Amino acid sequence: MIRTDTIKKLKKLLRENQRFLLLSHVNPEPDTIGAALSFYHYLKASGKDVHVYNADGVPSFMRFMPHAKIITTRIPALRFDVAICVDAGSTDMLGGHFDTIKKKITVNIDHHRTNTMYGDLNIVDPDASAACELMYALFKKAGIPVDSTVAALLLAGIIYDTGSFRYRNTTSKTLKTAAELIGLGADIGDISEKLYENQSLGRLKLLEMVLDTLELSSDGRIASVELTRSMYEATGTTKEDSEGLIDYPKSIAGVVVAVLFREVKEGKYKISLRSKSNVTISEIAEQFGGGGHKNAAGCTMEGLLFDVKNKVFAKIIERLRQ
Ligand SMILES: [Mn+2]
Repeated sequence: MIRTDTIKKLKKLLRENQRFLLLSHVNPEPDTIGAALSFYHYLKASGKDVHVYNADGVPSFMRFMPHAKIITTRIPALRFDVAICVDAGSTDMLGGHFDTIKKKITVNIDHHRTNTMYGDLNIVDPDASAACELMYALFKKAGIPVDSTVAALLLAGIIYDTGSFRYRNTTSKTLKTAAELIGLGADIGDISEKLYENQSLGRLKLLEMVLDTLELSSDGRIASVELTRSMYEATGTTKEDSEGLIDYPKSIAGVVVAVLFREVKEGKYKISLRSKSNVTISEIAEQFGGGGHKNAAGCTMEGLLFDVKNKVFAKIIERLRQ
């Protein structure tokens, strides 16, 4: 539920300011990009000076999204009136430059349960399946028009964060939102095809190599895979091609927690965690300085892969015993 006074504050802030910076999170997926670009679409049409930043840029599989081209990987050296952060639980998720940005007001629009409430205005709803679902509720309540372009951006984010309406974060509100977005002109078949049936051959080769590292715990409840930098070289892929690889170990019968250990640089690993059923894994990620959602979380760890794996597995086993 978005409070009425929050909407009032947002509308005032939109009325009284001219230069906006929209920020989306590192390792972007369609939810953060869709939420940022939908707001961009409205602000631009309102005659505002708007810039959209993503530290990593837009992965190729998301470049079909309307306005994706305008996203910059460098923050312009300007004074911003308002910084609007979307789908980021903390400012760390924005790429590490947040404090250096010149801005008067920070707006934090997000759906991570672990959100640190870093904004001057915080619009955070952990029950929203996607930032895009929250964004739609916000637009509706604030009287911001949603045309077919915005509807497509928002639906792409919702489709992605709910695994095409399969995950437990999918609520009746999610489906109502999706229904309304389709009614407003979003083409669900077209978006799904572009998101899921548009892979490079290299990405499939990468999947083959990653699956070759698959390990299963003796009770069959934990599955893990590894991704090393040399695999990117061998397949001509980049980090963006690792998106969604964790879904494969997670898809095994009996597995309740899946882990992907991705080498960032020598001795540094990004750990992605996914869980099925009612297993909450955000706390595991939090224990290692990360965060996320109940069934999807992540953290970064340093050390030898062997030690990193042991530490993570120990926490997962402890979690599964509870
Ligand atoms: Mn999200």
